[in-house]
Amino acid sequence: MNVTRGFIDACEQEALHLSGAIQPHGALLVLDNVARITHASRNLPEWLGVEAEQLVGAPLPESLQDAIKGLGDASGARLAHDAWPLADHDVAIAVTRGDEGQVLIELLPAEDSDGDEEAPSTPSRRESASWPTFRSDTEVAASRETLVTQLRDESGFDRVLFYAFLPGGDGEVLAEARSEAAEGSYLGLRFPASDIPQIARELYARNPWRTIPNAQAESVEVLSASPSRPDLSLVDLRSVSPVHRLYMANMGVVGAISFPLMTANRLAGLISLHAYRPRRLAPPALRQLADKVKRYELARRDYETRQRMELTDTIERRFDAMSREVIDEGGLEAAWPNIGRWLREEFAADGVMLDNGLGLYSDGLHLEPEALEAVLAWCDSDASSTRISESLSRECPDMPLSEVAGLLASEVTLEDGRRLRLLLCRREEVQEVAWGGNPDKPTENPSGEHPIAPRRSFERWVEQRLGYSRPWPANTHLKLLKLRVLASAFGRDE
Ligand code: BLA
Repeated sequence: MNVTRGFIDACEQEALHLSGAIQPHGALLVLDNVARITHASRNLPEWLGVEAEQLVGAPLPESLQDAIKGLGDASGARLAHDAWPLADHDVAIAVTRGDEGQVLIELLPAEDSDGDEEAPSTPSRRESASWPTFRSDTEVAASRETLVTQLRDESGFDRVLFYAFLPGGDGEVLAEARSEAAEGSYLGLRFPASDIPQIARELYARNPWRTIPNAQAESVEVLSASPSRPDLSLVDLRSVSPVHRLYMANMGVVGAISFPLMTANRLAGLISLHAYRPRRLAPPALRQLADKVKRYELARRDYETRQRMELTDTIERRFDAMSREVIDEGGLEAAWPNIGRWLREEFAADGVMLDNGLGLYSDGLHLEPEALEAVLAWCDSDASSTRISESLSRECPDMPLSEVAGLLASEVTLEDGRRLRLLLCRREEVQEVAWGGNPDKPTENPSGEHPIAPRRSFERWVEQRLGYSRPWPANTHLKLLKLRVLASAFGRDE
C-alpha cells in the first residue's frame, strides 16, 4: 500500500471546520437564528464569569447584546468592535454571520502580545486609500519585496513569505523578508500542493486572515446543546489541525498569520508570517496589515488588466498582418515559409504543425506520424479546443518516444466544417527545481508517536526534471484565443 498517498488522502478528508474546538486565546459563542446560544467554549468563565454549561440554551448575556446589532443577514457579514467594555476591561469582538444564519461571536484580547508579555502595540497608522500604479513586471516584483519587508517591520514577526501557487497547486516563494532569528532562506523554493489541503485553501479564501498565535497551546472544547458540532468555517479562533501543528513544529514556527492572495475569486497564494515564539496581534493591527496586502493586490490586478489590453491590441495587429499576407500570397501553401517561421517566433516554439483539412504543413521540430496520431487522440479526449502540456510523455502516455516534450494544441472549426488544427512543439530542456524538502516525502514516520507526520526537513532539495519543456508563458492562452482571427485565412489553400 502507498502509505504516503493514504495519509495525504486522509488529510484531504479532515473536516477542519468541524473540529469542535477553538484556540485558547479567545472565547466563542454561537447563536441560532432566534438568538439563543447553541454553542459556547469551555473557557467562557475567564471572559464572562459564567460557566459554558449555563450559557448553552440561554439568551445572549445583556453585556453583549448591543455588540451584534446591525449585523447583516448575508452569510459572511461581519462586525468588529476593537474595544468593548466587558466586566473590568476592554475586549475585541468579532461577529460573523454563518452559512446557516447563525451568529458567531468571537471574544478576543484587545492588545497585541508576545508570549505572556503584552507587546508594544503595532502603531496604528492611517493608510491612504489609493494604490500605486505599476508600469513593469520589475516594478511588481520590487513592490512584493517592499510589501514583505513592511509586513515584517510592522508585525514584529520573524519571517514573511510571499507564497504563490502554480497551476498544479504546488507553491513557490516569490519574496521573503526575515529577521536575524530566521535561519536560512526559503526564497525561490517550491513546496508541494499537499502542504495545504484543498479544504484549508477553501477556508482561507473565505476569511480575511488566519491567525495561529501559539501552535503549542492546547485547544479548548466548544460545548454544544445538541450532538452537532458548530461550523467554524468563518471563525478565526478555529482550532489548528494537529497535522499542521506538527508541520509548524518541524519548521520551528510557533506563531503564524496567513493573508489570502486572490485572483478572480480563487486563492492564488498566501502571505505567510512566521514567529519563533508565541505572537498575537489584535484586530486593528491585523486589519492594517491586511489593508497593505489588499492595496498591493489591487495595484497588481490593475497592472495585469492594462497589460492584457495592450497585449490583446498588439497581438490582433500582428495576427491581422499575417492573415493579409496569406491572402496576398494566394493561399497558405505559398505563404507557409513566412507563416511557419512567424508562428514559431510568436510562440517561442521549436516547431509548428498546421493541418487545415487540405494539407499538413510543418516547420522545424515536429511529431512523427505515430506520435502525431497518439497526440491527436489525446487532444480529442478532452472537450476543450485547446490543450497545453509541458510534459507530453507524462500526460499522453500512449505517445511513442518523441523529441517533442511541450505542446500547445488548438483547433478551430471553419465555416465549411473543416477542422483547422495548430500544434506548437517545444523540445525537452532538463530543468532544476529547488524544493523546500523532498516533495516525494511529504510525510515521515520517525518516532511512532504519530502514525505518520509531515516531513521534518525543509532543506533545499534540488530535483532534476527530465521530460519537460520550458513552461509556456502566461499570455499563451490569450494568443490561442486570438488565433480565430487567423483561422479563415489559414483555411485558404489554392
Ligand atoms: C495549513 N500549510 C498551512 C498553511 C500554510 C501551510 C502557510 C496556512 C496556515 C498558516 O498560516 O500556517 C504551508 N507554510 C506552508 C508552506 C510554507 C509555509 C508551504 O510557511 C512555505 C514556506 N500539511 C502537510 C501535510 C498535510 C498538511 C502532509 O504538510 C496534510 C495533508 C495539512 N496544512 C495542513 C492543514 C492546514 C495547513 C490541515 C490547515 C491548518 C489550519 O488552518 O487549521
